[in-house]
Order: sequence, then structure tokens, then C-alpha cells
Amino acid sequence: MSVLERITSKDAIALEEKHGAHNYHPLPVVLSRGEGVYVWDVEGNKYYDFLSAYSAVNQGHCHPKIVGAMVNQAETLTLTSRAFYNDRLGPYEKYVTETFGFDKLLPMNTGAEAVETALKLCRKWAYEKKGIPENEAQIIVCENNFHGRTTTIISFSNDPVARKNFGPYTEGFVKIAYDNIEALKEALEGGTNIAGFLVEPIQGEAGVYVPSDNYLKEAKALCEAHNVLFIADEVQTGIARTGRLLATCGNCSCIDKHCSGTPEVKPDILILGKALSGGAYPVSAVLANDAIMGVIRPGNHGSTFGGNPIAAAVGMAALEVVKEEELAQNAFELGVLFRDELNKFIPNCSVVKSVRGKGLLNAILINDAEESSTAWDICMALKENGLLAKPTHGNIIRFAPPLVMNREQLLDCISIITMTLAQFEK
Ligand code: IF1
Repeated sequence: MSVLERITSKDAIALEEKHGAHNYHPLPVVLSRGEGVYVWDVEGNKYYDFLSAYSAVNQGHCHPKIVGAMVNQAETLTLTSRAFYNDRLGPYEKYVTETFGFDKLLPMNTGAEAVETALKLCRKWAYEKKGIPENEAQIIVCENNFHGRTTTIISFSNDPVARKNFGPYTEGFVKIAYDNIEALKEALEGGTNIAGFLVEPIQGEAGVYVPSDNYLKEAKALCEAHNVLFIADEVQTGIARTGRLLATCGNCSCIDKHCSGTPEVKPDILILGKALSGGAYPVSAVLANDAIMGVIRPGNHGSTFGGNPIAAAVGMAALEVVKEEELAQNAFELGVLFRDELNKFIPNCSVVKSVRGKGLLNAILINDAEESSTAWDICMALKENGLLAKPTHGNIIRFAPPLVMNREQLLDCISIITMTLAQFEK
């Protein structure tokens, strides 16, 4: 299609407005092409992508190796269902379990499905292995969590927009403060029938909230002491985003030169999604060792598309890219540069309070009320200046570029960001 035949931004937005459910409030930019760290709108304007589809496109847009694997597999075999074996799933499962150091993988498609899978797995383990009486299992979750959009998951959300008027809700969850080891201790010691603890290593939607240094390690130790499964939702933080292959840095096969070699925290159940496919295809997974995954037997769980040959081929290629291109190291180094540069700028800027994050999952806190439109206005101005980002929770802007970015590109982005912020100086 030539540029002239293309739909205009205005028309594309009008069509969605008229024919699509209004379940999003996008920035008014209509994208039609992506390559590496860049995306282009239908008018041909080029932007740095500083969202990466919420950290799904860590390997960059349309990575040739990932697209190649997808196209090649699409021409060969797309879907068999799990009623039959396919020749891609086994090799993929071997590769992923070896990479992350688990016995078994259960393949699903979306992040929310993988979280649901982990919850089901945890409950079944609790009844069959831990001896919790049937229907009594409790799973501890954190305030301000984001784990997806299904009925069970929103049942333990405390975001009224995500939750209200979708009841009745699923029972069996206990909510505690995030990054508060005492709260976890109390819940474990005081609670009965506790089966698991579901946690995001960094809370993304809450505004890139990085917990204190030893929180995850101590939480894992407490869970272990109480025979409670530690369930890490690394859908957003995993696959090199935070400067490690995993934010929990589980017992990976240490492709990551900043990794000490000893796992920080090894979850009992690991949930992956998003960048597991490099954003090319919906691919998610739940990983666990045999003592846990062994409770799942034929008929207990599944999905028509989960573990399909395209997903397996894409997932394998996407993880290979992360290793070959040393994306964890790159995210680590560029993340330090990003926060250092912004920290030099912030003292002379009244618009931004602070920058926080890990690797290339960062956010700036805007110095204005949560209900104010300042963060949105800044994102609109960033768009005009060639960089796409989105506010989260009112006055916070998340910055999460593809991890294939280089130093020169990042410095260019930092000058776009600081120059734009300077425009908001009163
Ligand atoms: C949307 C946030 C990001 C996730 C974690 C599971 C899922 C997600 C830790 C579910 C999904 C998304 C979904 C997206 C917005 C987004 C998001 F702002 F809401 F928090 F990334 F930052 N666990 N996160 O972050 O995965 O089912 O979507 O594949 O539009 O809802 P999914």
C-alpha cells in the first residue's frame, strides 16, 4: 500500500471511536510501522518508542530473527491443538526450562492466563501436597498489584476502575502492603491455610515501584519457612527488562555478566509473558519444578492455542535474541546512564520530582497533583518531539524503550525528554 492510499490518523481514530469498545484512552497517534527502537505513524512521522508495548517489545520492533522464525513456522504448521503433539513444543520447553532453571513449563498465551494458571497450580498443590482442606486455600497478594484483567485477577485488585461492577468476585485472597516484610510475616504467621504469595518484583502499573533491596529475598525465605509457594509475576519485569534476565534473577544459566552467579531469589512458580515472544505473538508460560507442576494432570488445564508451533518457534527465537544481543547487560548499563542523566537534570527542574526504576524500566514522578493533566500534557509534547510514552496513575510517566537501543540513541532520547520537560517550566 502506498503512503497515499493509507488511512489518515484522524480517520483511523474516528473508526475506533465509532466501532470499537472504549476500553482504552490512547495517545492520539496511529502507528503503522516499527523497526528496532522506532515506530512510524501513518503520516510517516518517526518516533522513539518509550513504552515497548508495555515491555513486550524488549527485542525491538519486527526483529528479523523473531519475524523470520514466525513466518517460517506460519508457512509450515500453525496449530495442532494439544490433542496431538507438535515438533516445536518439546524443544522450546527444553530450552526455556534450561534457561530459567526449572523442571517444567506450562504454555499459555497471555499474561493474565499465565497468572490464572499459576493460581490454579498453587491451589491444587496446596490441597494435594500441603494438605490444606478443600476450598480453603488462601493466596497472599499485594496492594496496588497489577496481574491482568480476568475476573479472578481483578477480584484482588484494589484499583476501582479495573474492579468496580465486575463482581461477584473470586474468594481466597489476602491483601497486604507491598514492600513490607512485616506485613508478610503477620499474614503468614496469623493466617490459616496460606498456599502462596503472588508478587511483582517491581510494581509496574503502580508506577514502577521498586521494593527495598532485600524485600524479595526475605519474602522468599519467609515463604519457605511456612511452606508457602513464592509466585513471581515477571510478565513485565522479566526477559532482561530490569537489567537482569529476570528481576528475581532466578537460577538462570547466567547469560548475564552482571549476575553474581548465585540466584537472588528463585521463585517456586515463575510467570512469564510479553517479551517471551518479543511482542510478535501472544506467548506466556508458567514454570515450576516437578514437585509442584506434577499436580497438573490431563484435563486439569489447557488452552487451544497454548504451546502452538508458532508460539514455540517465536518464543525460542525471542529468547535467543536476548542472549545473543546481551540485552540484559545493555538494559543494565543504559538504565544507569538514563537515571544518572535525569538525576543531573532534576535538581534544576521544578516539573519532575524524581526518577526511579531498574534497568530500562523507569518512571519519572511529575511534580503535580495525581488528578492533574500535566503528565498527559508532557506525553503529548514528547510525541510532538518524537518520543512516545504514556502516563501511569496520573502524575507518573513510565519510560521503557526497547532494549536494543544503543547509547547514542538513548542520549538523543534523554535530550528530547529534558528539552520537553524544560518547556513545562513555569
Ligand atoms: C493493559 C499496566 C503494564 C502485567 C503483569 C500480568 C499482566 C500484566 C505484571 C497481564 C499486564 C499490562 C496490560 C496492559 C497494561 C499493562 C501494564 F500498566 F497495566 F501495568 F505493562 F505496565 N502481570 N500488563 O503487567 O498480561 O494479559 O495483558 O498479557 O492494557 O491492560 P496480559
